[in-house]
Amino acid sequence: MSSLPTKYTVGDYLAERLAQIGIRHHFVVPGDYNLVLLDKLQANPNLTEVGCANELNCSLAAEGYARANGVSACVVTFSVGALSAFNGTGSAYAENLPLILISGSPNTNDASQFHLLHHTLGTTDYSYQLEMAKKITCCAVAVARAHEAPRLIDRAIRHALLARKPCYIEIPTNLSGAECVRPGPISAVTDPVTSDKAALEAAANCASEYLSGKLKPVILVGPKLRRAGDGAEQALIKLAEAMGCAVAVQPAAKGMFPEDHKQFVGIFWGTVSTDAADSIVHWADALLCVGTAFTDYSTVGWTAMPDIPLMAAEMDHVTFPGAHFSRVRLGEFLSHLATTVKFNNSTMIEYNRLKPDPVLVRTATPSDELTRKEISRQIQALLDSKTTLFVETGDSWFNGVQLKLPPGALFEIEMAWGHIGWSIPAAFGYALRHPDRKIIVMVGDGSFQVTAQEVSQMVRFNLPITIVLINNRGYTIEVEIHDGSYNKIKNWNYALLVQAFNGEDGNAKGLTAKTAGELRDAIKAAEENTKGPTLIECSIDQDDCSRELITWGHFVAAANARPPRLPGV
Ligand code: TPU
Ligand code: MG
Repeated sequence: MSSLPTKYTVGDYLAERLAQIGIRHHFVVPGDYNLVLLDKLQANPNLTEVGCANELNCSLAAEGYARANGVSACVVTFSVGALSAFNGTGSAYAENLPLILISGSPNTNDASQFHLLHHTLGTTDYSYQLEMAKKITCCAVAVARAHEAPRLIDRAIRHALLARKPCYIEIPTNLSGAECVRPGPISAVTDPVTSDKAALEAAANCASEYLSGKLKPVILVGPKLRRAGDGAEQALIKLAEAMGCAVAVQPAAKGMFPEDHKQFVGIFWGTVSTDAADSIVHWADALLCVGTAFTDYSTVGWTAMPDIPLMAAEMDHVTFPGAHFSRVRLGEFLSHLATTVKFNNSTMIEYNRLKPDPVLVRTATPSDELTRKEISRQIQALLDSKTTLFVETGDSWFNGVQLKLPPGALFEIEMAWGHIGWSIPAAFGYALRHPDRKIIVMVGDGSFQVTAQEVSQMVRFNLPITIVLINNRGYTIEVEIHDGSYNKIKNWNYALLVQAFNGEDGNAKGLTAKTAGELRDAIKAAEENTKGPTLIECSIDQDDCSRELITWGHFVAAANARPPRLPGV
C-alpha cells in the first residue's frame, strides 16, 4: 500500500479530496486521456478502483453507490467515455445524488495547435464536452493549468455536496501528473450551509399557524427527504408523532417513512395507491409535502395532482400558501416544527375507518405455473431488516411498491430518470458500499438486456446479489402505454448468460423457474450462494401483469396524447 504523497500532483489532489469526502470506491473505464489520472487515484491508499464494462454502466454504478454512500465518483475518458457516462449523470441529477463525473481530456497544447485528435468530433474545438456537461451538472469545471486545479476541484465538489446534484471535472491528460499545492482543510469543502435562524423560526411559526387553522392535515413524503440528509428522516418521524396525522408516501420515497409505523397510510400514487392512501390524501384540507416530486408518472398522468394549496418543505427552503422562506434546511425545519405544531389526529381517525382489510394472498402449490402474484408472495417472505430491494422500470415498479417493507428494509427506485437497465449496475455499486445488506433486484427481461454485462462485475467482486428476472417476453410497460411490434424482443437464455460471466473462476448461478416450486428451490439456492450473484429467470405469461400497471399506463398514455394547445386558443 502506498502512503500519501509529500509532493502533490493534480491527480493526487483529486484523489485526496475524494477520499476525504468519504468515497471508498471510484468507478472507472480506462482510456488514454485518463490513464495517468487513474494511476494517481490508485496510489491513494483509501480509494479502491472498480472497473466497469462500459461507461453507461460505470455511471449507473456510481449512481447506485451515491445512494448508499451519499456521494460517488465516476472516471472516464474523453467523449467516447464521457458521452455515455452523461446518462448516469443525468440520472444523478434527476434523482438528487452528488455524483462526481471526472473525465480525462486532450493535452493542453493541442487546441492551440489546431491538432485533430482521436475520440473527438473531428474539429479542433475541444470545449464541447464541458459545455454539454454544464447542462446536466450543478457545476462543471475544466482544469486548464495545474495551479488552478485545487480551486476548481474544491469548487465543483462543494457545489455537488450542497446541491445534492452531480458535478463535472475535466482534467487534461498532461496535467494529472503536474504539480500543484497540497489540499487545505476539508471542512472548507464539506461544511454544510445551516439554516438562516430568522427564516427557520419564521417558517416554523408560519407552518404551525397555518396547520392550526386546518381540520384535516396530512403529511406527504417525497424522495428528496432522504437526499436532504441532516437527519431529516428521523426528524420527520418526530414531527409526524407530534402532529398525530396520517402520513402517506410517494412511490419514489417508499421506505423513507417506516411502513410499520401506525401513522403510515400507504403509498400515494393516485388511482394505483396502496392501502387506499389516495382517499385520505384527497380528503385532506392541508397537505404538508416533504421533499415531494410531482411528475406525470408519480401523479398517474396528472390525474392525482392534489387540488388544495400545498405546503412544500424542500431540501433548502419552504413554500406555503402565501409565504416563502429561503435557506431553511429540511431537517432543521422538521425538528423545529415538531416542537411548535398542534396535535391533530383527525386524518388518522378517519383513515382507520376506511383502511382496507389486508388481502389474503393465496399460496400456490409447487406444481402451479408461476405467476406474478406468486413471485411477489415469495419475494415478500424474503424481505427482512437487512434487505435492500431494487425495483426496475416496468411492472417491477408496481409489484415492488405493493410489497410491505419490514423495519430496516430499504427500497431503491429510479422513478424520475427511469432508465431501463439502471437496477443492475446501480445494485452493483450499492452492494460494494453495503456488502452486509441482502440485495434483491426485481428486473424485467427488456431492462436486463440493456446493462446485463455488469453482472460480470458482481461476479468479479463476489457479491451475493439476487436478481429476480421476470421474463414476460417483452416491454410490457410500453405495451400498456402504447402497443406496437417494437415492444417484442428477442428472448435470451438468461440463466446460461450469467454462467458465462463466470469465466474460469466465478461463482454466479443462473437458474430458471417456471413453477412455484421451482422458484422456491431457486430462492433457497440463491440464499446458499454467498460468493456470487444468483439470477433466477422467472417465466410468466405475457398477459400476466398488474392491474395497477394497466390502469397507470392508460392515464399516462392519455397525458402523452394531449393535443397541442395553441397560444391564445
Ligand atoms: O415488466 P416489463 O415487461 O414492463 O419490463 P421490461 O421487460 O424490463 O421492459 C421495459 C420496457 C421499457 C422501455 C423500452 N420501459 N421503458 N422503456 C422506454 C425506455 C427506453 N430506453 C431507456 C434507456 N429507458 C426507457 N425507460
Ligand atoms: Mg418484460
